[in-house]
Amino acid sequence: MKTALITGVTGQDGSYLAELLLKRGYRVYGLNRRKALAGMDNLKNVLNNNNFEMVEGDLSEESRLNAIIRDLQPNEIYNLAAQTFVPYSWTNPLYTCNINCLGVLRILEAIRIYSPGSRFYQASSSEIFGKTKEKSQNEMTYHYPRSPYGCSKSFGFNIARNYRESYGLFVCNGILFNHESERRGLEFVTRKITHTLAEIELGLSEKLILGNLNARRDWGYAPDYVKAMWMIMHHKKPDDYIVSTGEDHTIRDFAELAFKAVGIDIRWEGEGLNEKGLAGNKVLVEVSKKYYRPAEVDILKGNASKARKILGWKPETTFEEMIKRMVEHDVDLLKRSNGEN
Ligand code: NAP
Ligand code: F7E
Repeated sequence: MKTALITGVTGQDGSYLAELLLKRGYRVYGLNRRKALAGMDNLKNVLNNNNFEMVEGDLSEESRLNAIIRDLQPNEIYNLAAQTFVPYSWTNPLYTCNINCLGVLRILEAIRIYSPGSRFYQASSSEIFGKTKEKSQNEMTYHYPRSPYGCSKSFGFNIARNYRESYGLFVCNGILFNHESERRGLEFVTRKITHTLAEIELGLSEKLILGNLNARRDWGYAPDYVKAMWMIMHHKKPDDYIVSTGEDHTIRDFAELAFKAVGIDIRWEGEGLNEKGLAGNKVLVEVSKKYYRPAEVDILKGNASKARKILGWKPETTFEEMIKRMVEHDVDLLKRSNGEN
């Protein structure tokens, strides 16, 4: 039986990947750090599976990572754990780099010394491109990160590639553009929109307060993207791949489609800080500087033609379908927690 270790298993991607690997007959070990409250919602489909096991550990703890990798000798290691929230990386840059830079290196060293036969996947990010001049970004696009998070992911990418080239290890980077789902953390803009919208719909919130509405992102659906991770790890040659839809949309587009999904047309008025989304006479959406970033990534759009051609991967879920699923899920979730279902 094939074995896989997933770091970041409690997160959005880790939980979908655990489900995918269990379906494909793997024994899956999920790295989990101690939390005051359990926070295992994303894992409800896998926790009772006999082929799933949690292992205690943290990307900051080298000796523990060494022991886990030495003892398990996993066929595949997916490093999805990270400090993932871009704004938090300005307030906690050293912590972000400890986990997102040194954390990657700790695992690579453990593989090199104790388990050189393990295949390794590093969760890289489109944030490495930041203030790009390219209309769409591919594997060769110059890195110009705009946040400590982006810088940390650039290091992670480069050190992973360097271990492949220096030691001949089977090491791959997936450079994934934004991908969202019903399991997305509540602070990221897409889920913040769908969850607050559900609150407004049920009368639990009055309005949605956002930052920069004009940033453009290439948003895909997380379950489609974890399939790409597996395909990257199963190509005969280890390599780096962009994973994206090739479409970009503004935050404003996302919000408008989300409101439409529950039958509300937002009418935007004014510009910049005076923007308000109106339904009838009620203000629904406001812009606050509080959510502006010290340095913004204005636009990202990926060119995934290498993954399409070499791996045969392509996104399956449209932007509209994804938004509809997220909105319906959040309305249903809040109705249930409100005792309405
Ligand atoms: P996520 O939902 O925020 O999950 C992050 C995971 O990392 C959680 O399981 C978290 O555990 C774990 N983690 C954080 N710090 C840790 C530490 N010190 N030791 C061990 N585990 C730790 O992230 P995601 O959206 O699934 O993203 C997965 C990976 O892809 C990340 O590396 C992210 O940077 C990268 N990425 C994401 C996107 C995207 O759009 N989603 C795009 C490109 C790249 P807790 O539950 O304990 O917090
Ligand atoms: O912001 C703007 C904000 O926090 C997207 C992570 O998964 O994807 C994610 O990083 C955009 C930015 O994601 C709000 O200024 C406006 O331009 O949803 P986000 P992100 O920063 O793109 C990359 C690929 C990763 O690797 C990361 O781990 O939306 N925005 N108003 C807002 N953003 C937030 N969070 N909240 C707002 O109210």
